[in-house]
Amino acid sequence: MSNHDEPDLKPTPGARATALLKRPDVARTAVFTIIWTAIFVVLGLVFYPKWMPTIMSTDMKAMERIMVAFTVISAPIAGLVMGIATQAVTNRHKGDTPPPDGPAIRTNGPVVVVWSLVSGIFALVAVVWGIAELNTMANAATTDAKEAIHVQVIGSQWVWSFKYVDQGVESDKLILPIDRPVEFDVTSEDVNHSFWPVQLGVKVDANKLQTTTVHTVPNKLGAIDVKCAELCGLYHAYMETSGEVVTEDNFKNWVTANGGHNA
Ligand SMILES: [Cu+2]
Repeated sequence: MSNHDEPDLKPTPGARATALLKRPDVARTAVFTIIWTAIFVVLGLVFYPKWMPTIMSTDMKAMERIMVAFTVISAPIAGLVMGIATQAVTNRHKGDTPPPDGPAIRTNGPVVVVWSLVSGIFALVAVVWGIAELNTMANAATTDAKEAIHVQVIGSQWVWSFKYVDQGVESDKLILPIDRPVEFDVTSEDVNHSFWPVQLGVKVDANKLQTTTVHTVPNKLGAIDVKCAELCGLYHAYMETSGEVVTEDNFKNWVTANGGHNA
C-alpha cells in the first residue's frame, strides 16, 4: 500500500508522530503553516479593522471585536490549508508516473478526535459569544426604551423610507441625532428585505405584516450607508440610501425644515 520507508505503520502513535515530524516535506509544510498563520494574524489585527466601515456605535465596535477575534482564531486553520497548498505547489512531482496515495487520514483515530474536538470548541465559542452579545444588545434596548427616538423603517422593492413617528417627518434619508438611543421598527411592503445601516453595526429582517425592532446609539458624527442585506429581486443590489449622524441641534433644524415638530 505505501512504499515509504518511514515506519508509518508502527503501532504506537507517538512513534508515528515523531517519524512524521522528521520528514522534510512535513517540516517544510509546518514552516509554511507558521508563516501563513502569522500573515493572517497580522491581517486580522492590523489591516482588517482599517478595511471595516467607520465605527459609529458601540454595536459596530462589538461587531469589529467579533470579526477580529474570529479572524485571529481561524488563522491557524487557514494557515494550515495555505501551508499544505504552498508545499504542494513548490514541491510538485515531476515525471509521468504519480506516486501512490498515502493511507487515508480518516482511519487515523487521534487526528479524527482532535479535529472534531477543535471544530466543536470553535462552534461552541461562536454560539456562546453570539448569545452573550445579543443579550447585551437586548438589555441596552430595554434600558433605553423610554428616551429612544422611534424610526419606522419601511422596505419596498427597491427603496427604503423612514417615518419619524414622534416628530411627524417622513424621509428617504436616515438622519439621526448623535448620542441619542434610536429604535428602528422595521417592516416591508412586499417581499423580505433586510435593513442594514452599515456603520451602526445592526441588521434586521424587514418582513411584510410584521414589525421587527433593532436598537442602537449612534456615537460618531458622519455619513451612514443604508443597504438591503436580503436578496429581494432584480434591483436588490441598488436598494440603498444614505444617512447622517448629526448634532442634536442640526437634527432639530432638519425636523423643522421638513415640516415636523420637535418632541
Ligand atoms: Cu431589499
